[in-house]
Amino acid sequence: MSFRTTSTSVDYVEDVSPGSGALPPRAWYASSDARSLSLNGSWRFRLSPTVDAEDDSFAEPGFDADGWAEVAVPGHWVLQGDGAFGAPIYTNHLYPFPVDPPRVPTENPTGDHLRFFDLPEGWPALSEGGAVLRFDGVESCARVWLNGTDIGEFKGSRLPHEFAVGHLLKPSGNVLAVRVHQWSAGSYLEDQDQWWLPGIFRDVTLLHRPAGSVLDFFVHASYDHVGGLGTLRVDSDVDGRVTVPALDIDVATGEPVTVAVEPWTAETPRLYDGELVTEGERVPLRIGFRTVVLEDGLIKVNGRAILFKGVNRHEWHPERGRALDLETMREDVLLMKRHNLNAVRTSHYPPHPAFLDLCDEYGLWVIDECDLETHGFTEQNWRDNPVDDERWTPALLDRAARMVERDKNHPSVVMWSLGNECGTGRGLTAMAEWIHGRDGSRLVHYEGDWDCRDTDVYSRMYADHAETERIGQGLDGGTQKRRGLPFIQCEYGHAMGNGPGGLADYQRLFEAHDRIQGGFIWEWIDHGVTHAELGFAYGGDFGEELHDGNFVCDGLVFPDRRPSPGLVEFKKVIEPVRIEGDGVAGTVRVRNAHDFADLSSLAFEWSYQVDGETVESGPLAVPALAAGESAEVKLPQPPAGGSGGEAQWTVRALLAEDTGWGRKGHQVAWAQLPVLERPLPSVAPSDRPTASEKLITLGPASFDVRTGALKTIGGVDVTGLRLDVWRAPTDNDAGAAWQPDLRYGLLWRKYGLHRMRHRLDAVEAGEDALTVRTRVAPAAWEIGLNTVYRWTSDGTRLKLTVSVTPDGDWTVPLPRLGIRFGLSSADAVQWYGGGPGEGYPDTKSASMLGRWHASVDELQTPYVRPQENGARPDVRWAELGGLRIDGDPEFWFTARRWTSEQLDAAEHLTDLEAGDTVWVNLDHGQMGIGSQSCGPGALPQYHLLARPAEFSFVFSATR
Ligand code: IPT
Repeated sequence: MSFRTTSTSVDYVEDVSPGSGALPPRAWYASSDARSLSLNGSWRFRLSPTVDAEDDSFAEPGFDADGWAEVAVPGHWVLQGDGAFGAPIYTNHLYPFPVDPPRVPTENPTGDHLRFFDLPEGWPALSEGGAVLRFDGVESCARVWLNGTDIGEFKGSRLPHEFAVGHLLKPSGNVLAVRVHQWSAGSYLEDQDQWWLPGIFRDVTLLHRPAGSVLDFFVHASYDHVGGLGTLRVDSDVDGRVTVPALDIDVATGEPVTVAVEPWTAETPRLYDGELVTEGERVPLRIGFRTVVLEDGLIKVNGRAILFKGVNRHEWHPERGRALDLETMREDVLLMKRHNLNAVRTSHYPPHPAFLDLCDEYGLWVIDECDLETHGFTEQNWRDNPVDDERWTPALLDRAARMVERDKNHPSVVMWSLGNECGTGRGLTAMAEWIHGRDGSRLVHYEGDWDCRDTDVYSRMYADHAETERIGQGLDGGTQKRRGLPFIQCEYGHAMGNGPGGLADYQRLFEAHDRIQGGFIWEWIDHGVTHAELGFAYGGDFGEELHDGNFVCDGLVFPDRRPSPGLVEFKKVIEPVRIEGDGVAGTVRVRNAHDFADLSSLAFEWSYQVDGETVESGPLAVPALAAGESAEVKLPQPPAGGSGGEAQWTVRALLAEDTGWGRKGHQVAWAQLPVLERPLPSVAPSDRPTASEKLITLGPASFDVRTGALKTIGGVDVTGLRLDVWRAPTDNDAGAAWQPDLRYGLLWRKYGLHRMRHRLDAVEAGEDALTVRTRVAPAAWEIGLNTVYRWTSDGTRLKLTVSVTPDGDWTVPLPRLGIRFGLSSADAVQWYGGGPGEGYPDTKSASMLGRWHASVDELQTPYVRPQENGARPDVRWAELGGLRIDGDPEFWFTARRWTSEQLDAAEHLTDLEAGDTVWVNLDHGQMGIGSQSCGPGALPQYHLLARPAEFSFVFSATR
């Protein structure tokens, strides 16, 4: 005898079909006059461990939910309830459940949600028209009842689903019941690299649908750049009229009209307000005229090739996960605009629709990506991949349609992306065919298909510089179709931890080759989760049995949206005005690197610095160059005075007036042009080291007589001064297993560079110098660094010259090369050099030469997983803790309240405990950063090779 006790009513969870009961997808819009009711807010909530632990009687009217908890909608239950509702799980590409599609585990957290509502005052009589219930995003599968009637179920977490509910509504006492399952067949299609976060995480809205109201409509607004004409045609399922007052347009739906317009571009986001009016509804339109084509093997908008300076944006908030409010979305867009970005790939799903409104309004090119990734199938060589199995094709087509129909009226969207990391398959081809057929006015993108069978652009991720250059030169081969297509990097510059490095080198390639139309940094924001003990949590911090650690923190902004140095660097690298010139001759060459905008919105300014202090500044007249044009501009006569010091011009391009995204005076681009070189510090050795029982004295300094170790400089205690090569490996030093480049972060540890020992060979007090000879080397290996410290003084100042000679067969570059020492009391730091933020050999484009000051705490960059950070490059001199240090040559300056070893050992920022000593690093060299946490390592020219080196510092006491 066999029997089953499980109800068959939960079969939909593991059904590959997209769902049942929902209305066909359509454009997303906010009506001007039809009523709507937000059902966001506090909902009653019950969590069950399995799909059928509880029956569905909770959906019945009259069900008593008194004992239930509450959750906020939009929200994810695992981020609410202080851990009572489970926890987030982070995996990059591994499915956190057995791969047996479409089956999911019995342990399937299921959240029953209840919302009680009355129709508000003034809601039209129920006989007038209908009503639609809209869910903008639910992860991953939901079944819905209204007033006890089962109205359907759906999957497709980041896509809208609407249900006709007019016949079920009551004036008061409505009960909306939603059962949400964390895992479903849909989870196999949603294997994006992010936290798994179940819940109703976007808005729930009840929309009144008056008789004769708008159903779906498609705004076609093209631009003919030759004639300067826009053609508008609004196709609408329900006939009506279209008006655009500023253009005197008043036409029937379906009827084209051509008038002179200003086009929409990401740089000049001109939108025209219009209205679609049907018998029963008025719908506001924000129309942007632009034409996207593939022509001459290039992506052209309004007749011109564009260059993406983009970023991949996941939706993220450190407390609310992917439930973003409008202000957070706006903050993203404003931050992007203020950092010169012009493009977003909505990795890896369509964002909240309000984000696209903001892109239209402020101006960003968008690659709108479908909610689709099956990356985990790579572990089985893509066998059973849903995108190549026709049983799943309806679900794929449903996802494509829900994206395209929802977002088709946004001028900012210039490409549709099929999804991410799905391998290849017939399902993707079906999606591409459907999209091409539905919307011929945009291009189709997908990275996984290197033959470009289905796509209009050759797209790759993390191609290294050399390959990128070959592609730019058209030497990469590939199918005939691919050879005729433009190239973009949909992901590059992996912004995990410190970095990414090498962006300037990429940008040079992007700008040198027409075929390369730019790229998108991976990624916008660190997905750190606010955590009471850890600061920001990452993978593993919630006890997940499988996880990918801090690979989820790889953004250009920290989880709280503070810009990381990577964003500041990217801003400089992609600045839309190029300023070059000859400081000595006093000439500047300004090039407008925009694709469309002229320079009329910018004001230019010159200033002149001597030893980092500005002596004079003034406006610089630069013509309002058209996009692509350049001009030579003459600088004024250099100001008198301040001679003898290092001198330079600084030229800046600033917003001339307030704009929608930046204030007047906001800096867009800048350059510095050297005029006079820095006189190097010199100390004439005149003092003679003198030894007493315990100490050797030389000028202002004292040393241990036995070891030659520095003890004081002019009354300032100095501890542990010695050669130092270790840095807490960055995520990019550690590298990713799949990257072919050597993983130096691991090799450094193998060769013991974090445990170097210092053998004392000699302490020699000579005529005018104290010389200390050492060999610095790790246990077990024959490699070492013969290191000589030579101290001299003119009586008041103390000079240290360090000579390093590598010994043995060094097969790895050094992490850093310099000295470190401890100061017992130091807080305020002043320096003349690169700043204000950190910079490393391949991340210092944005480093500006000047006089800067910061506290020791402010010098730290708070990478979510602690690692090397905070070095200021090109420092001429620095002052802290009663000492001034002048470098010969310039040096890298770092100061922290912990050692590199402590920094290395920390897993979270909260592990770093400030000690009494401030540890200072003065480095002659630093290894480059690169992008190897997912992409290529530092380019060879940024490697710090172990080879003979000599460098000096002059110390003087400042108090
Ligand atoms: C690539 C993914 O597309 C992206 O989602 C993210 O995981 C990124 O890597 C790394 O952070 S896939 C990678 C295997 C190249």
